[in-house]
Amino acid sequence: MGATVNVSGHGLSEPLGQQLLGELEDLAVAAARAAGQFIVAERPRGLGVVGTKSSINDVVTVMDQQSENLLRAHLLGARPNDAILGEEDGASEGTSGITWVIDPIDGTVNYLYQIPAYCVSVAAVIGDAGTPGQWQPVAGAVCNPLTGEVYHARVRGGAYILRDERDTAIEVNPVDVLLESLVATGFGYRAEVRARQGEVLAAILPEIRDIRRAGSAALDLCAVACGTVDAYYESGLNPWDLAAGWLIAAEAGAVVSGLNHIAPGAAAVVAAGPGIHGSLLSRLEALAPLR
Ligand code: LIP
Repeated sequence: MGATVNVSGHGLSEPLGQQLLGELEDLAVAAARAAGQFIVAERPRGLGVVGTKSSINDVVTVMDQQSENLLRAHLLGARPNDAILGEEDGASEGTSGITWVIDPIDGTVNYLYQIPAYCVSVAAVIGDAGTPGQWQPVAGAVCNPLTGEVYHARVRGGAYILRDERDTAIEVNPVDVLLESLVATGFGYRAEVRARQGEVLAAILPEIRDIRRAGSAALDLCAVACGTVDAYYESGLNPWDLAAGWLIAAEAGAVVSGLNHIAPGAAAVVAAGPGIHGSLLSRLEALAPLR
């Protein structure tokens, strides 16, 4: 199920046809790759934490900031009338109706510990990216700079992995039994949220094949898209953690939703093949009071 594009009311200054979608996708790929190469090549020795956000564990490094600066310059250099919503510097206005939702390093804790599971996520969205349920991604890319792989998609264009300059179409696993499903998830930065997420995990664990915790929502959603896991769920995410991955998973055949008919967002994101999405969703909705 690809994301449906209802462009009415989104104040777009140009028609959102396949040509524009293709240009946005190519720009997302180029920008994500440039920032990906930068965070690997320029990682300073003894990289440290320069600040924290929602808790002492929600860390920021100088490279998160510099990668975001690079992404903003790259995207606005090509499309100066677009808006941007970034993890480090927040929102900047635009007039085109397109907003770039960017995560300069998704999996920052992995980056800090040099665990090879972090990425750069870049998505073009329509609607109000600051309001849950009022926006949707239309083109996007997730670059894993250590493998050099770039996952990318545009609406109704399918999902692909770019590896060694060759594009390969990707699709979700056709699994239809939750007990035989490998599920990825993640945990927030605030202790009370983690405690509740731990309770949900404890309840789900006996009902699935196993759990994987990679540490990057964007890479987890791309793992659903290419079938290295069968499903992913997490609560407490920001738009920049899930924007590009949402579209890539959806264009690879996943059902991507929130809970209780709400769009994917901070409350929850649940992504899985159509064979198991319903059963995973109803379990999570039943456990939702635990959240
Ligand atoms: C991370 C997400 C991850 C989640 C972490 C954090 P960040 O984003 O990608 O899924 O479990 O708590 O939100 O902070 O590395 O951009």
